[in-house]
Amino acid sequence: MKKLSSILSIAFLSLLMVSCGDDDTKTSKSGGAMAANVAERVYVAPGEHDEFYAFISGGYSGNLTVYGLPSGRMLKEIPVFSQFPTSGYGYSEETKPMLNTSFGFVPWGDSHHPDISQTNGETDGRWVFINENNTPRIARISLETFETEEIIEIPHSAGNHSSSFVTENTEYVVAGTRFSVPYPQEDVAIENMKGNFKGPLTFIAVDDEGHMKIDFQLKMPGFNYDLSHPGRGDSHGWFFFTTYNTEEAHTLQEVNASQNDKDFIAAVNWKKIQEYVANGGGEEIDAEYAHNVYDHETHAATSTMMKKVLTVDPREVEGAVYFMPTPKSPHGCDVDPSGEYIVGNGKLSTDLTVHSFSKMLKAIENKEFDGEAYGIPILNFESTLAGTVKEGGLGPLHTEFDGKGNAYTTFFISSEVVKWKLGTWEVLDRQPSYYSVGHLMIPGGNSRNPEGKYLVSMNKITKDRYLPTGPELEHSAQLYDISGDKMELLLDFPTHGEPHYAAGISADKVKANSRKIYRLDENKHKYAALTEGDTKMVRNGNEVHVYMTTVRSHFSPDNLEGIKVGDKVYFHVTNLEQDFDVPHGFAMIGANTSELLIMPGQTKTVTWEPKKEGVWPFYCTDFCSALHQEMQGYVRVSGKNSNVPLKWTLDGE
Ligand code: K7E
Ligand code: CUA
Repeated sequence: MKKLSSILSIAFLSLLMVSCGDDDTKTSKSGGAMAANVAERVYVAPGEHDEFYAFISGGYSGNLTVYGLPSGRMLKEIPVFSQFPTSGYGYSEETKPMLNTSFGFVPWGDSHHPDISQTNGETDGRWVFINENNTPRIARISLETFETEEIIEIPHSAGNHSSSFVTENTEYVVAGTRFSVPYPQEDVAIENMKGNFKGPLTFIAVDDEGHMKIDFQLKMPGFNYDLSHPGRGDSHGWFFFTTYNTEEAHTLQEVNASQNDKDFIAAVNWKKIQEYVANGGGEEIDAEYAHNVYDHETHAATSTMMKKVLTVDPREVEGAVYFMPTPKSPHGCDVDPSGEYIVGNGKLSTDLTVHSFSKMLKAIENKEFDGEAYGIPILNFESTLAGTVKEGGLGPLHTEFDGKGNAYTTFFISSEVVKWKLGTWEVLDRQPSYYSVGHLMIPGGNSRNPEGKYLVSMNKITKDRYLPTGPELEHSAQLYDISGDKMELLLDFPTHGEPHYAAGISADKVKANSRKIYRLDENKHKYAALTEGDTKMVRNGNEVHVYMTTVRSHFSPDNLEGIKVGDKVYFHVTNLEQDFDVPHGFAMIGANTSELLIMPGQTKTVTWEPKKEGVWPFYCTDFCSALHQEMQGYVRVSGKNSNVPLKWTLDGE
């Protein structure tokens, strides 16, 4: 307790230092030849492309943003867990099912940790996975279309935080619960938490097409599972999770969850459990979770409610799980490119604890245990310890690697990135980051083969880094050159939402596969009109389906009659363009939803319930040609009991 309060007061002092650190920034803005030299290194000339893609988590925006490095230019915002009126994601009939959950339609999410799919331990540029914390979900985004293709909800989880990291060949995407909860959920007194709540860790199998399926849930003790990373190389087959609140406190966690000097890193031998499950092990229990899949041929998503999940009691699988004691409520849990070192960042400490995988195996063999927790053996601390990075800074959070034997750790409280050497544990360099850095990313930094040229720090506080924009400022990312002995700060750029982690990859691994159009001859949408001759209006009771097309620069049809107040009108709009980068938009006055943005060859649907008689215009929202302003039409709305027949025309035909 005493120790904690002294740490917290140091923390408070250094926060004060951060907030009055304005003078520091002045000195970092070096002028003259130096600045010109730095500017050149991030300058990407007009028409040239960046060297890397960075996929930056959007945090409470629920989305994922795509940046180019080294320029720091934002290339795209990909909607994932939140509705996105810019494109109609989560508003169009086709994409609404993507946001379906066991709680119903959830239009917002808190996205955290993107991770790129891997083959043989290297990023392969097929997909990005990202977790949603609040309503536990994992999404898969295609790097061919840069669209969200699949979302799976995680049952029995709460605060899906130690997620969504992938194993070396994308065998699994892993999702761990941050909050321990009754498993399965039930109505119990909160004070009965200790010993009764559980902390399920979910292993989601990924097939060759990327489709996700929950293979099993590991029913772990009711600790908080904070972050995780897979083993690689020799430790491939294992997964490591940091825990905190091993005290299992249910109230005032800021004090009560910091009583134990050490929490654990849980080492999970998933290969053993995979085998156990393949041989019929585990128990099927009731669950309810949505599995949503988007199909690029029907241009539509389907949502299926799943009812069962396989649960595994870790104690039933001999040798499947061990605890490694790790000081001071560890947050980040990072594995070096060789797979030998597992770094636990005790966020209430100044030191980093590094465990050795080979020592861990020996300790298991020699049964060097220090008791057990709920039947799971606790390994002796000294037996697995590889080394300690001393006095790195204050409040270590996350670590990445450059593939040249160095590691880089962010220190939130002392607001710096610290470079240290694997094996000798000596601190080699430190650079301030403005301000209060959370995550950092090196392209491929979570793989066997990092591309250690740049490092991006993602900072929680922005203060004076940009022109003021009222009380709310975008968070700030900073780009460092790490190719030399010393890190060099090159660039600041704003991020959107709160960037919890990012994943980077060289552009060469992605850009050649990037899709340019959807082919009309592959369009299997139920309501597609593939030529202007196929356009029509069909009434079914008070529902009217409009099969509409767009092409530069008109809608077909563009005059519609026979709609009545009280109808439910579905505009199914097919974009007939087959050229790269020619979307059309569709907006209807009085629609209680967003616009549609329809890519070439795609069909999208918006619903409109006309409330007033009259003649109401619609138009294209995306400036698509010199005659974009002419791209418009009218819908005549008649009274409820009128008998104006359905009529759709273009230029009188
Ligand atoms: Cu998702 Cu470090 Cu809470 Cu961000 S984690 S910093
Ligand atoms: Cu089509 Cu503007």
